Amino acid sequence: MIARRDLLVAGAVGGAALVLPAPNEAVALPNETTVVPGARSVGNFQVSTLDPTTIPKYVTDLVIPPVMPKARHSERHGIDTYVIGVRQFSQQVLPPALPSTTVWGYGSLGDSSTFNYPSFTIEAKTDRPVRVTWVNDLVDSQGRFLPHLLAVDPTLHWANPPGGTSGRDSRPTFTSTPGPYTGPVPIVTHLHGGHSTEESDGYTEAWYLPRANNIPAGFATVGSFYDEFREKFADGHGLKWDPGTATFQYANDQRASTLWFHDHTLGLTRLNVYAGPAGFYLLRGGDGDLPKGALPGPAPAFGDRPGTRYHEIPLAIQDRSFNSDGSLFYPTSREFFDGFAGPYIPTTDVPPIWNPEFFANTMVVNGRTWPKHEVEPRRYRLRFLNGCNARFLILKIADSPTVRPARSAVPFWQIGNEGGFLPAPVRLERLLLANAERADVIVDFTGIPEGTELYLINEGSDEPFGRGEPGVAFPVADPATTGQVMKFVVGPLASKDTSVPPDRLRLPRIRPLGSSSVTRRLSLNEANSTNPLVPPGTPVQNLLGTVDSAGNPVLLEWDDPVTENPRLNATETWELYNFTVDAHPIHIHEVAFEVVNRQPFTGSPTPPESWERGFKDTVIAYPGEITRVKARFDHPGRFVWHCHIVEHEDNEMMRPLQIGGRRTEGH
Ligand SMILES: [Cu+2]
Repeated sequence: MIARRDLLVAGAVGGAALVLPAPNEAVALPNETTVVPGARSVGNFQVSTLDPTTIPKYVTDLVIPPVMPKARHSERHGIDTYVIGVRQFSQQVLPPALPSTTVWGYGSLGDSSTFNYPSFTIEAKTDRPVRVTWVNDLVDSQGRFLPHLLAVDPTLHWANPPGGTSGRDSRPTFTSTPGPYTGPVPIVTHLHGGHSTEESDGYTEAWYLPRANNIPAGFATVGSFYDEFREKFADGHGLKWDPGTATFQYANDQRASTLWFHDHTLGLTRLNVYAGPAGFYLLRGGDGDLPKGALPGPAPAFGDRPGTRYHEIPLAIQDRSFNSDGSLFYPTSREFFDGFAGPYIPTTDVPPIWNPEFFANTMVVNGRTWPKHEVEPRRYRLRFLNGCNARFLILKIADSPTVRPARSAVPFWQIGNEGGFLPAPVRLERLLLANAERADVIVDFTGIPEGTELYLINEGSDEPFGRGEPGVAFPVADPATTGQVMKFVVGPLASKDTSVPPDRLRLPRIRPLGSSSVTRRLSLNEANSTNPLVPPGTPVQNLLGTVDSAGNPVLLEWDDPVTENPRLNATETWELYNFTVDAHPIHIHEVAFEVVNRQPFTGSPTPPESWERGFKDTVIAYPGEITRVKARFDHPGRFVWHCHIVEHEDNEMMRPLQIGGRRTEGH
């Protein structure tokens, strides 16, 4: 297959090149890396994974995650209360003829049957708070900590529990190349899309280890911000977090929308999320929602009888690879990415294990590879989530699983995105979904004959996404494997469809943000190694930063002083200058933002896409463009903004966001 970056080069020769920024002067970083816009090798060192073409497709029924049970006595004080742990367990992710997979997942601590990958769904109501005690239960039956399922690279700027309280949340130094970290695993859960206060946001340095009986002496058991946020939560809510837990409260004072929760630990998010802990959080009600019955339903509810038919279904799409024994495969060496076999840190600046991106070779929906689902000839509400680590999805419903370009057999009517409903439904033949983006859509199977088979297919790329038309600007995902997602089989109609046809739906009113008082110029960058022992063009980090007065990027690492420091209640415009060759999904915590426009570095602005109107929390920043978003920062405190390609996020493509007064301690 032609590498996308080779295509870019070929495109340049043909005169159809993507507009890239004028080459800037190389920017020196403290660790002697420089920014070199341009190609890098995409050679693949071969390892044997379970051959995805040998995994039978469409033999397993889709799992629709049930509702997460509340804790007992949860009705007190008008707050819905949950106690949710992360545990390790075995699940049949692959079809039954193949081995089961050891995964991690969330579940209600009182009922082991609720532990699932992905999590059971939290159902929340607007303006009714939800309080969750998140428990790190990654221990064995003897109470000893469980090591990570995947290879942890200890050379990144990461949680680093072995560093103790003085060395936690840092980039440790080594005298020889270390192997993977095999100690107790820190976790911290972020509600993605939540209008959260700082102590409940799941700050990346507010992680905590399990309360295991064999934590090695000298280890930090919590991250740098844990104690402060624990105090703040106790002051505000009268509850002190127990060791191995953190309790967060979500006010739900925001528009009805599709949120999700997942791990957010510094330098570990790619691995913790890949292992399984993620779930939907569906917020309903209020004047940002539609009256009951307007949209297809029901969704799962507590106490449903077995066999209940659901017409509202959340779909978490994730790519995963497996070893032949059924265990999850994730690269254990940098060599997997580009064949670079060392020397690594500390001889050079190349991390020994971290891969700049990982594209897996199977597609998993709600925790099953290539599932099937019988639908009625009626309307469905499908809430899509791209839960992949690095893969952008371009989804279509087609009548053939393998023909490319695929013909759209049934359109999507997109009605919502991350921030709730759009101003009006949008008819689309395909859905472009970057990592962490959500699309709330209606799919109308009405009138389709019983027995018809339809396929949710993916015409995204098997490589980092840039932009453009599938099959023209880039090769589409392998039609035999990652180009297929799931199958719908049309069955008989079981009951009359009383939902409103999407072209006649009137969606709730949007209250736009006012004008902004501050404009920030921010940069997205990729840094290559400049070590003479390393081939030119070898990426070692992705970084956010600012833009100087000459228009050049100023690259900043996680630990550099805070630069994004909006005043409390300020409305700001953020201009995201993407100096890399790839698109990056940028997520800002605490806020729901408006996408203002996009503008090539040399060119005029274009308005947001029809499906980007309303409010979003994650936006695609295309290469060689300025992507403008506008947000009101209305909770004081410490948050983050970052790339949601989680391999990037884990290696410096994340920056602190300090709303209101500056902290004196920390950075
Ligand atoms: Cu990125």
